Amino acid sequence: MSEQVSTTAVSADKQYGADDIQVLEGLEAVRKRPGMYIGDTTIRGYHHLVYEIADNAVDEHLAGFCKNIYVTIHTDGSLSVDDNGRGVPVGPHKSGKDAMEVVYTVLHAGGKFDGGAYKVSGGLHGVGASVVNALSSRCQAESHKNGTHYRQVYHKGIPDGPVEKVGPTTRTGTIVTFKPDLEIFKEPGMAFDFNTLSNRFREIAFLNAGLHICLTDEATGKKADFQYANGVAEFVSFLNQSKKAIHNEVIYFKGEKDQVEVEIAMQWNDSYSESIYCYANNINTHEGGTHLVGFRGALTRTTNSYASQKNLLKDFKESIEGEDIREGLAAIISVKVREPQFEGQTKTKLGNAEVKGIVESLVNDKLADWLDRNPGTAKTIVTKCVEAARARDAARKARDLTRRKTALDGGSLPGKMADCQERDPAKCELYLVEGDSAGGSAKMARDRKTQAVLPLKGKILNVEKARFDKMLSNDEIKMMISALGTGIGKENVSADKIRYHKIIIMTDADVDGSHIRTLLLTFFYRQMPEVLEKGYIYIAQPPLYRAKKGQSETYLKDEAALTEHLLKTGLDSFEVKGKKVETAELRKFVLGIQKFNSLLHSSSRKYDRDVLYFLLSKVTDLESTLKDEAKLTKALTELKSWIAAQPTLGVTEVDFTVQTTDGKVEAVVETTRYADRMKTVLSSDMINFSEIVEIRSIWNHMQSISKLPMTIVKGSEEQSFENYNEFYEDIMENSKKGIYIQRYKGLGEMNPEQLWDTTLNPENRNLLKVTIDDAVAADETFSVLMGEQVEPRRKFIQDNALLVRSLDV
Ligand code: 0RA
Repeated sequence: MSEQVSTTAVSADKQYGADDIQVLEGLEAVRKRPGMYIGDTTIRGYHHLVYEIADNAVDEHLAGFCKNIYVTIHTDGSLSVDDNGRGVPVGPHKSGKDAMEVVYTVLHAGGKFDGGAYKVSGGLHGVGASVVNALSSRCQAESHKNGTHYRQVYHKGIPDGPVEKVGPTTRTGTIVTFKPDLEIFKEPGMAFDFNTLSNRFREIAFLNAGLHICLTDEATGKKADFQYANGVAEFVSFLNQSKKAIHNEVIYFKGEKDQVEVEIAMQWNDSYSESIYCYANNINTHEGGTHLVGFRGALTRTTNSYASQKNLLKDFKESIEGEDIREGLAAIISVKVREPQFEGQTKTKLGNAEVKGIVESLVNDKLADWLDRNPGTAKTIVTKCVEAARARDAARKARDLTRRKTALDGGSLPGKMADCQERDPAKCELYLVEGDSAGGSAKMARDRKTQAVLPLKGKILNVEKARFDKMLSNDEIKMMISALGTGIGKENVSADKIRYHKIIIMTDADVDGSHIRTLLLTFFYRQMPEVLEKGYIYIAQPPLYRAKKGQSETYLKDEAALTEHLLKTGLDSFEVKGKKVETAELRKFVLGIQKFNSLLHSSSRKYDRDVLYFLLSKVTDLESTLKDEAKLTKALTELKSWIAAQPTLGVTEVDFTVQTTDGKVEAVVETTRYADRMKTVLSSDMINFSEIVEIRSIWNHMQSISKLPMTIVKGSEEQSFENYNEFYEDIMENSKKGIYIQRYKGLGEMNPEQLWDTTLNPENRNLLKVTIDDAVAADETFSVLMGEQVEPRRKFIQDNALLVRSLDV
């Protein structure tokens, strides 16, 4: 059916030319050192692949040709990005290959096709589609252009064959579908995270006014649509959504000079924190750079000159400083530059010198103009700045006072704190422990040489709602500050003076515990961001379960670990009628059943689970059945009676139609469960869908252990199971016998020895490092959790059971 594009008539016996060898070497280099191209191969690098592909579509939008981007997480672990741009180029390229093949196999080839095209995005690493292709077990590129649908498929970056013409088409655009290679992304549990992707695509949509991005997760049916006609202005409203803005209108301006495009949006709220995010070519420049410097300078200058011109400073003698003006300011600075220079430790600092002056003069002009035109709002803003300056003055006095006091005390540490003996910060750890009783146990249990313990009583002050000066009068905070030795205040912290390189938050696994943890994290995030950025903050993970069998004890961190443990210890060998199955094989079998169930579940949006189960278990020759209308009709008729015979399945109605078009058989099965109707589409293609391939292979493995019904011999008795799940339930029940399982509700239930074993001992303990990758999401999280508005907080807590998860990406 598919026909080869004539210009790339390379046949199976094609000769390798110098170009091919270069391509192969290039792909190999990427696979050998993926970190050099995408940063790392953790879950972050894994998501980075998506951004690389999506950036090409965003570029097509910036070039003026693409309105919609559809991103879909598929059930088989692949993801596709579908844009309605002009379609990736196809046809002969000077290298002799097809242009499409060049884009997806030659390093740094992307975007070099139409000469002066406006290419500004290109991801943090900006490495292009070929890198994603090289790191994917399978990748498929499709281009719809000139009325033709073209396609090329690759494995680990190597084309399966030439670009094919699939058939005619009426649309235009590009679809890239890829599945990251798990040989590269080796950590367990790699999967696309809806929230992570959703945050990034929301951000991209904010930064590119008008662009529509739709994200769908096929497994869960979750969908997110982003489109903002007012771009960055709406971004600022979003930043302020859980705060109280002090003026209604978002201040917005844009300008362009020397091919540098600048967009700025800003609005003050009544909080005390600053939320300024700056972007260069859609990339969050965490480390700032020339655009931020230009913005800050102009903001300070313009506001001061307006204030004195209008006589708003009155009796305030000092000048208002930048930080006073930025208190409570939410702002987005977005620049688009042709040749961005990214500098700094994480390459997120904009270096282009020319940008500073451009941003500065734009803000000087337009902000002054805006203030002149809005005198009422201008007064509100300046009054707030003056207030902040006064508070800063008071805080400085208070801080001097605390400094002097600690000096008088001889720098002694709080009485409740048990310090460690070691003085080298790299070796020192500070445990912040919830409650005096757990704190007491921790003091007894710890390694005195390197571990310090500070018990925190009750809840520390909510720093999101309190200004600096008030915060310093809080006992718990004071204790922590003097213990850490860094000083306090966003601009005044010296993280290099810190006395511990691990600050470990240890709270109970309950609602209060997570509240206290959130309060502490907010404190560090707002007041010592550098300490967080350096990666000094950790979260202890005390175990949730203790399993005891005879003399041996095991601590288990969560539900999944408990199941895993039960499987390991509780399973013995057993005998299927006629053959003995050894422990290792049995374990594999039981895990197989588990996996089979989870695959059925994750495919259940696309395939009714009972229809799928029937096809796998009752249809003997699925390949030929799916290709033959008569056979398929017969099988589906059997499905109807199979379902009718089992009312417990909950399926009240089954209907189907089978049709053959152009020699291709397709069936639609409609199932009704109570009020839910769903359609399952069956065709001969499905045999090759990877979720079907995987589930069939597990099914075959289970069949090789025992066919159904399975009969188990237990001594002189026999027990029969109709399906594998019954057997699974039975064996899990048995595996708990003789095992005592304790569920810990709080740290207080552990004695010092247990606390040492599970949570303090560096050999055994499980620490989560807190990192903030997504600053906007983190800011939002803290504002929602700690701010004044009740409704967003209630919703957030409902949606995100564990805050730590969202921080620890
Ligand atoms: C260069 C030129 C043309 C299209 C593209 C790049 C393009 C690339 C990608 C990658 C993903 N989506 C894309 N959309 C467009 C147009 C060449 C022509 O005019 O035929």
